[in-house]
Amino acid sequence: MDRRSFNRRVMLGGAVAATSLSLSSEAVSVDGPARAAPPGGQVRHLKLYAEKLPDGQLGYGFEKGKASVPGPLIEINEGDTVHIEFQNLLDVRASLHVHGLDYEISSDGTALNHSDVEPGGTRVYTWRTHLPGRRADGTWRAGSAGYWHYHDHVVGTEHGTGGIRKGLYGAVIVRRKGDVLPDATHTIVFNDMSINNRPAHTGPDFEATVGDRVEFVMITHGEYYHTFHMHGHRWADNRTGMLTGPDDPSQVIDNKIVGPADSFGFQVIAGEGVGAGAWMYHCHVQSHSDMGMVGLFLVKKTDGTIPGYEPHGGGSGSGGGEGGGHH
Ligand SMILES: [Cu+2]
Repeated sequence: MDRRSFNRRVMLGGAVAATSLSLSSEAVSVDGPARAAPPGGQVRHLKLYAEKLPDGQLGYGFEKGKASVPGPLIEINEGDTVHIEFQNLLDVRASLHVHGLDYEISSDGTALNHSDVEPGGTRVYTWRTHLPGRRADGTWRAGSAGYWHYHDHVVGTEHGTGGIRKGLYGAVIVRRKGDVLPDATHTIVFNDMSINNRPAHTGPDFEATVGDRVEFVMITHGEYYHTFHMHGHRWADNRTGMLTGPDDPSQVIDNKIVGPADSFGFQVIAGEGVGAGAWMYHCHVQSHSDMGMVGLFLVKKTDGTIPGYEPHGGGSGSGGGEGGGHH
């Protein structure tokens, strides 16, 4: 259920337009049409727990004892409603606050309007989403689809600085009907000077095989501005991170300025035009990368090897918030 049902594989010499213009040893192609998101409109029920992790950090999880940093990916379709039964297993008040979705003030998740949760307590937060459409006054209303995120808003300080700092955050994806679905989704959070609250220089690293369609959700928290850069891969600076066609005017980029509470996402075909490799992603503020804001997108050949890569131990396969649970 967590993993997509199939990986798109490299077709060497395939009949489809496998026209890699690169000099790389492996051409990349995808077999068959991409899978697409279904229409929304479902009512979903989730349980979410906030709890302390063994190392003293804080995390959200779908099950008791399974909390992670980042918290689990919440993936829904535009038009869905989600009721989240949130239980606070911490010894301090905690909450759940979401960006981008529709919610009444009672689901705001702030101390200001008493929508946080006492230690041991439970509260149901309801998030709704809507399709784009024309308002009665003729103006256009954006839909909810996008790469969003949730976080605590009360732990540690009046506005939850301590909770976010210790790991109470996660990604939300709202898909529009017809959006292309990836083979895997990974969450990358620049939080202060860490990535996903990990120690400097230890990833997280994310594995894929050449030709996989891999989605990244990139979120920023904390005190600093950063630039997110990925080697060897590019994306479109729009809602999906993918061009909609030859006339899509979106800029194609491989580097993006990000600041606290920003979120965006994109999909790449792993190794497309460049082949397998240990492709770095990192903050491109130079001193920040030197201080360890670096991870690897480990793109394997179909035989499982990565040219020129020798694992250092640690880091690999450790990305919290990994996988695309259909919730
Ligand atoms: Cu930075």
